[in-house]
Parts: sequence; structure tokens; C-alpha cells
Amino acid sequence: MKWLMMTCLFAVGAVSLAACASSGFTPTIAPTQTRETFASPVPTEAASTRLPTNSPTAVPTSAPTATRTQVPATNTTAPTRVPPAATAPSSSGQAAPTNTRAAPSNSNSFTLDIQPIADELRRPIFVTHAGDGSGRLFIVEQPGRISVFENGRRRDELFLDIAEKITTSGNEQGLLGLAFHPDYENNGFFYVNYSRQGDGDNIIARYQVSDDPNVADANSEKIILTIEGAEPNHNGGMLDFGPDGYLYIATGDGGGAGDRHGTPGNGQSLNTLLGKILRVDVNADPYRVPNDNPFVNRANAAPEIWSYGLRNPWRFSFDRATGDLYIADVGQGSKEEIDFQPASSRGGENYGWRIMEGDECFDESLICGRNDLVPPIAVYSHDLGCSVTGGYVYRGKQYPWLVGQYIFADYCSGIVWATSRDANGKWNTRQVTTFDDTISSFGEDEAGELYVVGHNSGTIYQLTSNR
Ligand SMILES: [Ca+2]
Repeated sequence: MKWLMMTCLFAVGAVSLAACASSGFTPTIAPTQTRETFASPVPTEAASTRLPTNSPTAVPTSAPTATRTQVPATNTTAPTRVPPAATAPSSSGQAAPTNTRAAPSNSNSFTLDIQPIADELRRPIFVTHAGDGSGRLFIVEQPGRISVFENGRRRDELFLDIAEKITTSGNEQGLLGLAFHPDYENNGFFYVNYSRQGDGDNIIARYQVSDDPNVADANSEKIILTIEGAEPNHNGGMLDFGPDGYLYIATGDGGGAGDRHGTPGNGQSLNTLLGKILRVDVNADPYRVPNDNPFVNRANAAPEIWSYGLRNPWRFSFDRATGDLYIADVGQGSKEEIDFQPASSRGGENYGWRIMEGDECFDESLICGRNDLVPPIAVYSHDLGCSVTGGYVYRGKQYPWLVGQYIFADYCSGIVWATSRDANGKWNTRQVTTFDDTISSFGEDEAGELYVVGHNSGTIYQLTSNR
């Protein structure tokens, strides 16, 4: 039922064929302003308001059903075109991925389910851990609150409440990211990414825990970086420390549709922080640019840039076993994608936006299919959803058959996929199941077990599996 209706919804808009000379890519459906509504990381309200009034809602608002599996995991039909890794050269001249810790193939038939662990949250948007050995989870609510989940329950007292600093007037704005310093156990520092009240700028700020390990010092804010966005949408928001100890920050392209700001769009411009993955050293005041960032010696380039050509990276994660980086980039009106950067990379990848949207030409005035663009490792069309939510490579202990699988989902459809690379270096993506919730994020605990964040239902689930 849900699918039937969403297909109808996405069928709006004029279709025009845009030739993409010598790129080898198929003609693309020209994006329209009409469809921009669906191409956001958290498009709940926008999507809901577009529904026919006499139809059931496509975005579930009631409490989700736990532990349901709608699609047998034995379905191994890849729903989308998945380019082999061998076709993914980068501008930085990095070698092809050599990671041999790919998941075993063939024998990994499995199901995925969800088990609720915390509920009654207000627009939860992330969950993570402090890496301090405490086993606690930290749950982020988009309006600006962080709570602690410990010993099977969520503590009543908040860890941090900065709602008064934050604007959520745009559906995609709010408290969007949280990352704990690698030495949090000793220095008590953690970092947040939020949309500032007043100007809507994206603020990356440091806070410190108080004498109470379950309460942060709300007055300890130190702003690290201020990123001015053009419009309220496409804020990126993910923060995480890489295996190198540097803070990586995802930024959106400045918003609107079609990356219309800047020439040729912010994603392809190296003189703006928008549409990028940034990499900075926060063990300096307020931060330092690592001298091996890829563009530190290029004139008119922002030295904080690590990689570029992104539209709205909605969650990235490092594989804790290999250091490989997975980036989910939300598409415009046609394709959603997962991008990959091997741990051996020196940075500088160009992931293509707005030249390309997924594996399609987006702007025919630019040179599509250039061989310096890094194509995604997995793509799906808007027949299967509207906004990708990046996840994690499973490295936990409870479900050994999941080890090495990168799990991700679509916010609108609830479809969940698993991607892994076989012994020949070929990426394989398969649709595993569908969860009856709007998945705003995944999260990882200290042990590597995975969690699913239900945005509309206000629920945090643990991801479970059977085979
Ligand atoms: Ca791309």
C-alpha cells in the first residue's frame, strides 16, 4: 500500500531526456523543483504535507511494530545498478581498494529486525557512544537535547539541553551531529553540529562534561567552526573522528535545488566549505588544518576540505576494523547513493555532484562521466525511496554473519540494504527488509552493535538479525 502511493507521488513532474554525451550513462530524468521536497535528509513534514488527503500517510506516525521482516533476506536480487569498485578511480590517484576484510559471500543469508529499547523521544536523529568504557548510549533529539541510555533505560535527567541556541524552523535544521573526542575519558570533550538560532548557520562546537558523568556543562561551549549556509536545507551535520584522530565534518551544498549557489555549484567549488567532507585537528585552538589535507597548497581552495562533490551527505561512518569511509549522499530527484573512500586514501575525492546525481548525468552543461569523478558503490532510484540514510559496517559480536556488511536505509520507504565487497573487489548490494518507521540515522555502541533511529515514532531500536 505504501509503495503504491509513493510511486504515484514520485511520478509527478515533467520528464525530459538529457543527453549525456560520451559518458556511457543512460538518459536522465531532469530534476524539477517540485521534487526537491523529497530529496532532503529528514523530509518528514514536507512529505506528509504532499500526501493526498484521502490517502493513508506514507510516513508512519504511529508506534512502529518491532521485529518485523517483510522481505526475506534470501532475496539476493540487487535492486540497483552497482558499479564495480574497479571503475572508481579518484583524482588523488589512490590505488584501488585493497581491503581484504570483505564479508564472506554466498553463505550470508540473513534477516534484519528491530527491537525497541527507548521511546517517547522527540524527533531523535542520532545515537552514539562515548568510547569511555561505560557502555552508555547518547541519544540526540533534533530540537537540541541529548540524553543518556544506561543499564536498559533512558535517564530522566538530560545530558545536554541547548534547544534555546538552535533553530528547527527548517525541517532539516536542528541538533544534527554528536562526536566524542577519542580521549573523552580523560578530557571530557565532545562536539556537536547544530543550526544556530537567528541566522541558521551550522555551528560546530565543543562542550565538556561536568563533574557528573551523566551531565554536560551547558556553559562550556566553545565554537570551533561556523559554516554559513545559503538556505535552510542541506546542512550535512555528521561529525566523527577518523582513525587518524582528526574530526571529519559533513556539509551540504548550501541548499535549494540543483546546487544553484556558486559556479558551477558549491559541491564542485573548492573555495567553499559547502558540499564537502572537512577534516580538521581540534587539538588546537580552535582548530588546525592538518598539513596533509589534499588542498592545503592549492590557491583559492579551502584547506579544510578533505573530499568534495557532495550534495547533502546524510551520515558517514568509518569502518572500525578497516578505517574505510562510507558516505551516504542524498540525491536531488532521481538517485540516492553510497560513496566509498578506502582507508589508504589521501583525500581529494570528487564524488561528482552536481555534475552527476548517483550514476546519472545531472548537469549536461558540465562534463558527465569524467574519469576523475568517483562513482558510488551503491545506487537506488526514487522508485525505492526518496532520501538515503547512511549506516555502519557491522563489527559487533552478537551476529557474526553480519560482520563486514554495510547496513543502510531509505528514510521515506524504510527499505534496508546491505552492501559488501566480494573477494574480487566487486560491491554487492541487496535489499534485506523494510522497517515500518522513518529511519533518520543508525548508530553504533562501543561493542559494535548497531541501532536504528525512528524519527517520527521517537524510538531507538537495536538492530537484530537471524539467519
Ligand atoms: Ca555522487
